[in-house]
Amino acid sequence: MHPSNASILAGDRLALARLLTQVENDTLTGRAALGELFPHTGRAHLIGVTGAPGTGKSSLVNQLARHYRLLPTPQRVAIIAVDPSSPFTGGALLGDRVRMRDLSGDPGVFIRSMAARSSLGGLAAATADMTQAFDAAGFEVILIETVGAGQSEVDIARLAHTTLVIEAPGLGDDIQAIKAGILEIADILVINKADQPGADNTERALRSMLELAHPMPHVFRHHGQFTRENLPPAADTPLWLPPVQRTVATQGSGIADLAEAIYQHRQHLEHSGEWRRREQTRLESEMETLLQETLVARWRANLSENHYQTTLAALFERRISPHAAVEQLLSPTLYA
Ligand SMILES: Nc1nc2c(ncn2[C@@H]2O[C@H](COP(=O)(O)OP(=O)(O)OP(=O)(O)O)[C@@H](O)[C@H]2O)c(=O)[nH]1
Ligand SMILES: [Mg+2]
Repeated sequence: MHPSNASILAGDRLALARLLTQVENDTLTGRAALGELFPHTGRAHLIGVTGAPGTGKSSLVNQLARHYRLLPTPQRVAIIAVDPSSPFTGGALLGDRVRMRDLSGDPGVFIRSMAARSSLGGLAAATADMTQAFDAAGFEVILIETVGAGQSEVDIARLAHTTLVIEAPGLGDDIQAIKAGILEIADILVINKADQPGADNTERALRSMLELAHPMPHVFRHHGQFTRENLPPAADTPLWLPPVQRTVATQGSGIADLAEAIYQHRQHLEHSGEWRRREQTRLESEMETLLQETLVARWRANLSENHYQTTLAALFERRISPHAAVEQLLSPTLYA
């Protein structure tokens, strides 16, 4: 094993920080390192925290991290703040640094932010790689903060074992806009800023939306966006109905109950076999994606540019259909 990977396994923060940079830039060195570390992954609990801007996600993540650090058996906690909106996380991150100040200096906590890259698919993939690095380095809990309800949040939620969707009163009236999409990814709903007026209304609205959103078939498909999504669960598989938790992140209230709900969800995943099933579908889909990319790249490398351009021109002139174009490209010997 490469010495720096051995250092990461042994808990060396500097070696880990270097790997995270390699991983974020998707370098060959980073890939090689992750390859070597992969057998040491698969233990961490990945917890996604998502919701509209300003609902208190970073404050909650901070409180949860503190909670895990103060357990009788302290858990090592990694925090990944994903900011898909801008290539520079400077501003947001500065705020987060302030809110997470009390965690800094604790060697059992590692905070890392990740800015948007060229594609959103790339963002989810880079986040996945980063969680692998933390997982190998022995972090038992990995908290992933994302803003909003876009495709990248949904992709990142698929990565997480447990997804928290954070709401806050007041934003509440446009709760309809929140919305089915994000409710679908929620394993636990959190009403943060429960000290603010309107928490009761928010909770009522959420609960009625949950009832609408969770007729049986929906629960079955929960999170299961992959190839085997429509397999019905075994008859004795218990269902998970997302609980609604209230918190005041600025005061630390409701955090222990929230952590308990997270623990219950983990128990549910393990006992129902869902934990293993999710890991397997995720790994399979990751491999499939790589397989397709690799095959296409290899094939393109052997294709004559001339042949490609001729086919493209025929397509543009509507002499051949896209289907026929693909056939033609796949039989280069006929036209070489
Ligand atoms: N009253 C009250 N304010 C809170 C609570 N939690 C967070 N805040 C405040 O809400 C503001 C936003 O908190 P953040 O934790 O940065 O929220 P966020 O969701 O991470 O924000 P973005 O990352 O910018 O989307 C800060 O001023 C917090 O101090 C709460 O429970 N009650
Ligand atoms: Mg934040």
